[in-house]
Amino acid sequence: GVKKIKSALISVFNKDGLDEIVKNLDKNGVTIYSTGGTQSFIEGLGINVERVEDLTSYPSILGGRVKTLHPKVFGGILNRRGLEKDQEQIAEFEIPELDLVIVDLYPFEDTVASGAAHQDIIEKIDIGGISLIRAAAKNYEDVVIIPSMDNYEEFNAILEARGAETSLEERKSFARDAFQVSSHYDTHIFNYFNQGEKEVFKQSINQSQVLRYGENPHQKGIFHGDMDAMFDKLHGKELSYNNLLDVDAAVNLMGEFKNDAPTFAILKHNNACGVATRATILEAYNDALAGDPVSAFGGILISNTVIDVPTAEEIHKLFCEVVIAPGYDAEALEILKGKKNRVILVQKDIELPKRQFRTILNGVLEQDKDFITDEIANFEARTNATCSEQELKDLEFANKLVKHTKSNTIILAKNGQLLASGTGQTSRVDALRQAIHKAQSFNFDLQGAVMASDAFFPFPDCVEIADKAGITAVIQPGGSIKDQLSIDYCNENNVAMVFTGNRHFKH
Ligand code: 93A
Repeated sequence: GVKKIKSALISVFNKDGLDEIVKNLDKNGVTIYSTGGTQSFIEGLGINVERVEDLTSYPSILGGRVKTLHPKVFGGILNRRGLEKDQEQIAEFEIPELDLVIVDLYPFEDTVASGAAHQDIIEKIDIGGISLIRAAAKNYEDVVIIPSMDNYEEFNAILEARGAETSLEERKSFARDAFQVSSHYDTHIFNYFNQGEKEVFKQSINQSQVLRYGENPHQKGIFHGDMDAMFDKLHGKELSYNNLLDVDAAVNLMGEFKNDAPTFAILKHNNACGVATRATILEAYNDALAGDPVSAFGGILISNTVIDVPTAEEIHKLFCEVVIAPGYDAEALEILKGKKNRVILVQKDIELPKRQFRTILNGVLEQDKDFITDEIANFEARTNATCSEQELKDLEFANKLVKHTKSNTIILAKNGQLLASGTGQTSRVDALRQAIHKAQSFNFDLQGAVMASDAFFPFPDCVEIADKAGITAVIQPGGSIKDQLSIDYCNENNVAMVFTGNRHFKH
């Protein structure tokens, strides 16, 4: 297991700390080969060094892109000292044995972080150095790999204690570090090429903000993200952990209505309790509030339209935590500022990251966000009864809401207004019953209302209960083996039903 180092190849970008190692190697009579800059540095210390160019009989070419990539170099590292065939070839091609490789890679990560131009970043993708590291680590039985400056201290200690001898265990440990270095290095390159979404996300989570507390006062909380990139905060107290969750839910929900007529939504505990699309934002607000004026107390409000004075006057009557809009008329803003703690946000026209992460167990789950917005043109009619134009619009509206409400969920809507929802129930029937009960408790007439479901109906019970409550049109993904039972019920009872093919669970 113990091997003596007789020759070394050193190619380091950052020369810091190299002097001590080189002196220790020189003391032990190790022959040192080096690339251009490293060679000058070592010569500067008054220590003999062989040029890699003399070894390969090639100069460094292509602006340094090819310096060490040569069979004489890689043969010197990769030959198996105990294998006769390898040793015959080493002799035949006059390849020198290289027992130690020291590399400090081109600083790819730092170059990206410095904001350098793309072409400069590309040039910092180390090819030769990373190959040297991998080759030497692969042949750790015979070769020592020092893959980064982080290993200098440990290596110096070995050199000082025992001369140029290493144990197999030490070489294997350096090899492990080497593959950590190479995998991290390639991960950074991957991340750079995989920019866009991931990069946006990474940049924003560089920022952190300590919150008053987490979900409850005894829990500490931090937001890793950049609110300023998304919002201009015009007024109010600091957003809490729960406010942030609601703001997230509100922004994602309103994203569905970005290009629609004036739409207003009120959220509580991350679910919409009132939403309406109307000709004016004042009407939209009033009908969103009418959806559930009880839940709206302390809610999060979001508008897809600039808030005008009449709307601000109405909002001002409500106790609400946060108001989000693309803008406010000057006088409307003054009205809303009338409550000290009310947070007023202007949402900037910025897209959110398209990936989602959440912690579970000892890891993190990652997924695409649910991008699919089902459009009327893609609804598949499944029943004899067909939908009126208004019903189609309402189905589309309800289906947008279903996507942003906790599963299991049922949305009941009519004339561009959320009448009631069943949220976060363990059974779909319960979600429907909750929605019907809630709608009736606010005296909504469900006759002619529509129903949206986030997932298929496993049995025909939901369409039956809905029909008996007055619902005339249904939207759902379809896909149950018992779809036909629900379709049959609708056909027998003159209910229209369309399938989207897209489930919209939200857990
Ligand atoms: O452009 S490279 O990928 N091509 C190579 O063949 C090569 N060999 C070593 N870069 C290469 N290196 C890198 O050069 C090393 O990883 C080290 O970072 C740097 C050392 O160059 P110098 O000794 O000229 O300062």
